[in-house]
Amino acid sequence: MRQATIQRTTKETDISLTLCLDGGEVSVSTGIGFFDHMLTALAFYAGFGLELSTLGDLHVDGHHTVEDVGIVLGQAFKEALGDKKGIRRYGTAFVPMDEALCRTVLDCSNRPFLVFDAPMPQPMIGGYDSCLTVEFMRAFAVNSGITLHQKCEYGDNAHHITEALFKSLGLALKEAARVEGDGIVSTKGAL
Ligand SMILES: [Mn+2]
Repeated sequence: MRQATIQRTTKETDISLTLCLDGGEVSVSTGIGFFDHMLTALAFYAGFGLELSTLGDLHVDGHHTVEDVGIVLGQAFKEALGDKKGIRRYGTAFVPMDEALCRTVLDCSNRPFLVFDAPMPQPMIGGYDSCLTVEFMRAFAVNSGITLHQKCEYGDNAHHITEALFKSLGLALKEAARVEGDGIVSTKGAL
């Protein structure tokens, strides 16, 4: 099984995460309801098993919790992917949600990069700051070694836009992590 378990404790957050790229239970608890909703959707559409519990400094705000979960999920994804032998490597997904349409294009390149173009029309979604999504995506891309491009084509509702971003990330990861052969998909011979 391609899986990884990571425990990370700082003065701001205490995170325990197990990720399995080949499926399993999804159980997420971060203390931020909407963020749990997003991570559950991400894992579901990626076909991942994900067990995550986080105790963050939510008395400050959600920033450390969201960013640090991005860091740990990225580290776990990279570790679980291993030598990337046989994986498809690239993934693309468009996801509509009501009036919103978002796309994710990614490459498990080991060249971390984020291009993010998704303005949020409303600043808050429940207890979740809309501006934290880019922080999560950056932390995930940098720590997983993925080249990640996300764009909101159009949309009026920050809940719909954010959810389409997380779901399209899940679908694109599922495609990219799929084992299709037994070689490394690179003209250099390594990823
Ligand atoms: Mn929703």
